[in-house]
Amino acid sequence: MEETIKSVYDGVLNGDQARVEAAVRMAIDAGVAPAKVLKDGLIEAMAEVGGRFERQEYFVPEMLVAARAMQAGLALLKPLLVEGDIKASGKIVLGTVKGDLHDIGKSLVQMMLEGAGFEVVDLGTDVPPAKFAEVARATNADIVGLSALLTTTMQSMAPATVASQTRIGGNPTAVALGLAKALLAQGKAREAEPVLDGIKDGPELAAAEKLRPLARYLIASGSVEDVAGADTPAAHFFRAARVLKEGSVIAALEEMLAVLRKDKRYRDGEARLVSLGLLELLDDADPQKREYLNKLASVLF
Ligand code: B12
Repeated sequence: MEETIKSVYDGVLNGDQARVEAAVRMAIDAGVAPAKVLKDGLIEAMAEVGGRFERQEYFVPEMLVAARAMQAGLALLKPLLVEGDIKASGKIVLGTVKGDLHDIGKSLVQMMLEGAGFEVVDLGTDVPPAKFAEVARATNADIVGLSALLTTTMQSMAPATVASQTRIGGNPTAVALGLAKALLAQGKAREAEPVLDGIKDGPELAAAEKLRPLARYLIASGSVEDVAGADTPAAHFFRAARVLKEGSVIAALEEMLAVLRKDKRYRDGEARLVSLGLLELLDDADPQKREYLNKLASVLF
């Protein structure tokens, strides 16, 4: 690592703002590319800060001073990263979602977007879902950008996406469906349900209707641990919900197929709906989808 970059890196790691500023200036003066100072110096150091926090070698105060040192370095790099007098290529409303205070990555994204000619309306941190929608409409924005760094606050992305529907992406129902599928594939049915409920029209409605019984079933089956070992339809339902929560759509489908094979009464009922919902989670291009479609067809008809 170059000497000045190493100094930027160590400065962030030690939360030494003055050292970071001096080292960034030296690197720029020595002709080091600003993107390199950013990536190898500031971002690398912050990744190491995160690792140390995880290993309980650093705590919140160390993380905080490191963040301040990084922000000081970013401020110096900003004019070099955001260049020229380019005509706005679009307007983007940007913010960190409710409950989340992390904003370094968001500021970096803002710089990059401004550098690429976007006009950015920054809402700051801890932004409630409705605020994104309100400002996007008021400013006639083309894009809404959500930032979240905590697994807990990622959940706020779902309601924010629904609230801003008219503005997100080119096809809001497709975005909402993609989000709902991703949440369901991780077994996060409680978060997926409001997203599915927000899909009221569009070509994605049919898929959303297949996924709703699955979401309902996953929510309801969280409390039937006592049947977990049994070979009854209820036990298979429960295991399907559990393996889905562990992240395996295929294993969940196998459990549901077992229910369908076991008891004819389920073939017109809930197991059929849940299985179709699970199948919907597989990508159309996924060869396993065809295989499971065939398996389902052989059980159902
Ligand atoms: C700095 C930091 C803090 C600072 C934040 C200061 C600030 N002003 O932002 C402080 C000290 C306040 C903090 C607090 C907490 N933190 Co913190 N923090 C970090 C740390 C070390 C670095 C984050 C960072 O700035 N990275 C550098 C930037 C450049 O990267 P980035 O944020 O990922 O952004 C990039 C992309 O994600 C993306 N991006 C980001 N936003 C957006 C938006 C759009 C639209 C797009 C397109 C792209 C995009 O582009 C960016 C550039 O590449 C991370 C560890 C890590 N390695 O991420 C932990 C981390 C995020 N924090 C963590 C935790 C647990 C907390 C606390 C709960 C700790 C506590 N017990 O209090 C609190 C929560 C406070 C809150 N309510 O938000 C955990 C989260 C774990 C988890 N799974 O949820 C992490 C991962 C640390 C760890 N390894 O355990 N934290």
